[in-house]
Amino acid sequence: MGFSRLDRINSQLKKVVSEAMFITSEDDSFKNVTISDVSVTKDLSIARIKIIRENNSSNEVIDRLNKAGSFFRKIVAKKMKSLKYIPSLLFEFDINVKEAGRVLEIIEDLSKKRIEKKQEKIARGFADVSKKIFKLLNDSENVLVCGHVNPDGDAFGSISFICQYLMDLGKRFTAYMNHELPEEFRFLFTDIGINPVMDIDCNLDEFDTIVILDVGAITRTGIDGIESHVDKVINIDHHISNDGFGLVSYINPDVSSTGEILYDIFRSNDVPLNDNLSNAIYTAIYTDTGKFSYENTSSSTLAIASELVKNNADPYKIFRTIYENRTVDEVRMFAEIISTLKIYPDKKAALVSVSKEIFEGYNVNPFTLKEIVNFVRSIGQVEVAIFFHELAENTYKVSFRSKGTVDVNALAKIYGGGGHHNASGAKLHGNMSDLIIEILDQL
Ligand SMILES: [Mn+2]
Repeated sequence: MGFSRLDRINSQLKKVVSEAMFITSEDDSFKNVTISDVSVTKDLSIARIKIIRENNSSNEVIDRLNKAGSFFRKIVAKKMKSLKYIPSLLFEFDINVKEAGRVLEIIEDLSKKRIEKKQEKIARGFADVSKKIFKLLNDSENVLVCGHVNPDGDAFGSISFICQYLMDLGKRFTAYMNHELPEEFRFLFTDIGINPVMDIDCNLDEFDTIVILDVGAITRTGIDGIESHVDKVINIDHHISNDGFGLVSYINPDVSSTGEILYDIFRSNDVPLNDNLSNAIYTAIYTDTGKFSYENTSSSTLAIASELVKNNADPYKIFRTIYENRTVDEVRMFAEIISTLKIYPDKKAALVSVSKEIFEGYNVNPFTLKEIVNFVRSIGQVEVAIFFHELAENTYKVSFRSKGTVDVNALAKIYGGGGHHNASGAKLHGNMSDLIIEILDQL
């Protein structure tokens, strides 16, 4: 039994690391490298990766591969979600297979071609999709723009951006959100004279296009009956759980935010940015990266932010408006929720909760709750923060946050939810104490 599981892990590791070497290598040093064998120790602590390299067996390539070990491990963590622990990767030359060079050469060639094809497809995919999105928006007369239920800064910023673009084109549009626009994000709409609605008072048939932004699954828009209009949906998102619903979809889980995708799409089509457009995307990126501090903050995220500031985005105004604008109620509720804190040291987990009754006693928006679970994660010895928000009897909205390798997207998926590697959520049904035991068991 154990033998076949290890076998499976070995062959998956071989595939994942091989692809990572081809896709990510900036120079050619990994490109002639072929993995001949992978063997992981029983306790999964070390994976020995045997490589061969045509016409060259200098130790330099081994050094470079081993130096890049943590990078490959990250990719392994992302692609092999069933692995609880990611083994250390130890690259070494395979001295036994030199004679099999010819066969491996052929395999290498095939695998290279396959990956080149894939890269081509991705690049072509982006150009095709961004053209299609432009054509659709330009050909539409009446557009519905929406994000996910309980929208956050990325959703608000992205909705604001698309609405501004449509407004400049002279199109009719409706910005929908299921929640009253919170004070801290109001500027994204009032500055440009847009009034988002919480009710769609017409038939969805009246829209020729529906733009869905930052939404992992179509049901998360909170709009009744939207599924039957999926054939006119433009779906732009960065949730790894997004299945690509819609007429046109562009999903890139490798970027920080939906805002970052919008920037790429619109800049690649030479749309000029003014201050309001720049503020909208800056807000989306800034909030989804936890003020440029999460793992999803890449050099291109920061380069885009720099471009946005050059185009008159106002970082200080955005920071103050979003993060230094709390109400007294929010801080009091915060204190009450934090007082429920429980720590599970052996699981490196922390848990807070709020009952429906207590939540309704305060006048707060859900964005605040996101801040609470992030705050709980900030405890040094905690790797997973869990927040139970009671919606109804035996029904909870549960938020998961992690740091490091714990994949809370996989955890949320068990309960029909989803999100990102380090931040996810799901709706759970049952008795809270039982659910907590069940969740801790998965860690
Ligand atoms: Mn987002």
